[in-house]
Amino acid sequence: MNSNIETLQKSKTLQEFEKSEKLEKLIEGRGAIRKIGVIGMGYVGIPAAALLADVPHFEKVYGFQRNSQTSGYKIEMLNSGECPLKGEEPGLQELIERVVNEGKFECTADFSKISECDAVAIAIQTPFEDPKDLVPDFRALIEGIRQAGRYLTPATLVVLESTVTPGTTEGMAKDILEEESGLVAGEDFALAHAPERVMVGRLIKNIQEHDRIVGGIDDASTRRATELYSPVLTKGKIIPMSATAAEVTKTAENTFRDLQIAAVNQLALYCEAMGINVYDVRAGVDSLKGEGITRAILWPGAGVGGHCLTKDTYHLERGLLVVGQEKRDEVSNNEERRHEPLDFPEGRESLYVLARHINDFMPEHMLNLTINGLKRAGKKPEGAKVAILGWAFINNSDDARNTPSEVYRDLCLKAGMEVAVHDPHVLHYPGVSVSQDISEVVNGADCVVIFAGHKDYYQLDAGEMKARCGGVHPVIVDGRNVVDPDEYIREGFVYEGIGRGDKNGHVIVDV
Ligand code: SAJ
Repeated sequence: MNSNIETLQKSKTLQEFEKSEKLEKLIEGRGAIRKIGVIGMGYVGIPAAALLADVPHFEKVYGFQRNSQTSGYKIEMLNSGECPLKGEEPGLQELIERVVNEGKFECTADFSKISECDAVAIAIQTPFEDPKDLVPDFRALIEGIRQAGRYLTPATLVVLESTVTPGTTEGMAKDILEEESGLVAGEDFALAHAPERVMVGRLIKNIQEHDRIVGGIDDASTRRATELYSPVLTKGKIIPMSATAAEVTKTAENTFRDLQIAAVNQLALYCEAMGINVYDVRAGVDSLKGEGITRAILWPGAGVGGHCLTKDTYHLERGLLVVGQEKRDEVSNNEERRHEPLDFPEGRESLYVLARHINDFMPEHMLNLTINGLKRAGKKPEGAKVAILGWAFINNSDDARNTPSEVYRDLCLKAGMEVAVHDPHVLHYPGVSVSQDISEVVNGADCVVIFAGHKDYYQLDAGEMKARCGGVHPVIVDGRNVVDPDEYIREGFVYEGIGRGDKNGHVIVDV
């Protein structure tokens, strides 16, 4: 114990040490976590609450959900043991049924029950109003934090699961909780960030098997959050760190994926310009294996959509601004500690933001390939009929959040083209009619453009497509390397493909 106290005294001021001690004592007095609250019954909160409720030594989990127009229906659905999430989620429906029937999970709009909870997790989404100005829309999250603060009791643990700008847990979240409760974070209650890492379609598996980053504002908070999350892990292990490091980890893991995609998208553009096949190069690069060697080359494509990669880079960049400035302010009046502002190549923009721009350019590149193909077929963009195959942002999914297809469609309309959209999974999308009948969409098209790698599209027959298009030399633009270029060229198509410098510009075959 002595070395612990010594470490604490060394690394913390006495006042912080005393705060921590008080919190430890309060937590000890409260005993093991028994009652838990999860605020936000979405695709993160629902599986989290159900898995926590399934832990034998956790007595009860409340799922807190505002009784709003758009989501209030979930309360009754969940309490009748039904999962409100669309799409296949292996194991989730049975789990919800079981924990509801056992009386271990209850969904409610009565936030005052937070006062019964030993731990409260907040899983509310944090989109950007407009990525250009890095301003995240935290309104729903702030409301959730406020509710937690209103009914917070001493020794309770509050955990943010939402993806937030680095600095939010120690900053805005802590301030709101303290203001609403009159309690002090790190002294009267524990506070941590434990970012979700779930993927639609494998929510349960991801929560159980991914390692769990757990970042407390102090060691006592980290330990309490570890007590909350350890029991739901099967293969995953807890990775403890500070709250801000946890926020940076979450935003960085998506930033790095976006960066990897941008790297191979840029390579695809280079290969087109050099007349070679990027997929040959990709296979070549990927072949370099062995201990300590990783290339992790991903797949070039028509663009990057979705809820994570399109915004988490901007969360990270904003975090640098917010936390970096706070660090400078904190240290500036403490001479012996130095904290330099960011040291970075003069006048260069962030590599991560440049990656975002390259990925956001890909739908524009798809338009350029389209216009080039039409030109080679002797057609102008104005009045040309374009059939977009794939509206979802990801293969074989109905998820169309921030879909690159929409950027491309708007560019086509601006260029005077007529656009029809097909997707086998996306049944509705605001302001866009999405057909599930491919014949109807391709019928009479001057150009067919593949935006998603849905498995249906790999079965398309070039001869049938030619007959449906009807023209002499229809164009096909392949954004996901779905079709065999030679099959379509033989049928008289003008082929253009992302990264296919070896085929773009081919001799047009008269059939
Ligand atoms: N994409 C490419 N090339 C690739 C991979 C993806 O162009 O090689 C495009 C996709 O078409 C899509 C977008 O990027 O438009 C995003 O695809 P994604 O596979 O990254 O799917 P997301 O956005 O749902 O990312 C999620 C993230 N998971 C969490 O936030 C918990 C991400 O961290 C995961 O790495 C990713 O799933 C995954 O690996 O499945």
